[in-house]
Amino acid sequence: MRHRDMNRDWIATASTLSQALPYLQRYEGATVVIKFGGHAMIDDAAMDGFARDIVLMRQVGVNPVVVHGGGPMINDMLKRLDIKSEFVNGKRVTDAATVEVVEAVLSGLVNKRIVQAINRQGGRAVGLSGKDSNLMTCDQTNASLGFVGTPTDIDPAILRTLTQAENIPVIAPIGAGRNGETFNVNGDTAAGAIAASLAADRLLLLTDVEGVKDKAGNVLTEITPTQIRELTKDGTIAGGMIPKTETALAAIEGGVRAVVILDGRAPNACLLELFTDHGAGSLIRT
Ligand code: X2W
Repeated sequence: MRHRDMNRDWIATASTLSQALPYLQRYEGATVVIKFGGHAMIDDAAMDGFARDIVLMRQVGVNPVVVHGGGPMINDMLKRLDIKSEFVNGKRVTDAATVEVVEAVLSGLVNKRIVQAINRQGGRAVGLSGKDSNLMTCDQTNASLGFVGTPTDIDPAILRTLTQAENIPVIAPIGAGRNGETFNVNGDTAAGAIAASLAADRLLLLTDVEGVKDKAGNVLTEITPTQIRELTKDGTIAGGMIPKTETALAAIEGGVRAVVILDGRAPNACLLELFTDHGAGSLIRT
């Protein structure tokens, strides 16, 4: 239905679209890898909002590639199955029984939920894991963590095939071992490795914090790898932020142009970052 009463909201909508033009032009044809963490999937509304942003990106000529997590969903299923689980330095100790649950939850439940949400918004998402088309081969990270993998070989050919056909790849962070093992990979690590293999223009790490903060607790809107190293050394960057900033530094070293750590719970976080002057979260680049 058309609303002819030109109140301010509609004028603002048109103005926002107009202001987005230089950004739409800049990102046309760009590859943007988005890590969608389990903590950012707080409810169906958050899932649908994320899906809509991804479909809009695709609609304006961006090549979005989604890599997801799902730690809280794995925890729920392990609890239902009465399997105990612990984390060491942010990685889940993964025995043979646990890795079966991790693969079932990530490649099955979580992956298909995201695929369906994107497709319901009019996109064409294809779900896959690191096992498909040799996308992500891993070595064991450390014997004490069991079936936790570190990506050593990424073959992004399938991602290019899918994006060229305007499909949206949605990737579960499960890796294939050289001896037939299944490896559980931290979602951030997988997203960083995949973004590097694509020499992505942007890696967006959607989390449940506003970004990287300085000593006074203010979000740093732009920060260099050197500043990150300094803030890590003096303890300002600590705890759960460390794996994120480590992923960001590795991704930039691997050829990603810039990484943004942003709050995935905020409405339209991806659009705010890519298509407005305001941006969102902390932009990391050299
Ligand atoms: C993670 C994989 C899922 C993940 C896990 O088992 O929880 C390892 O810890 P979020 O939602 O992004 O935290 N893997 C090795 O990374 O999920």
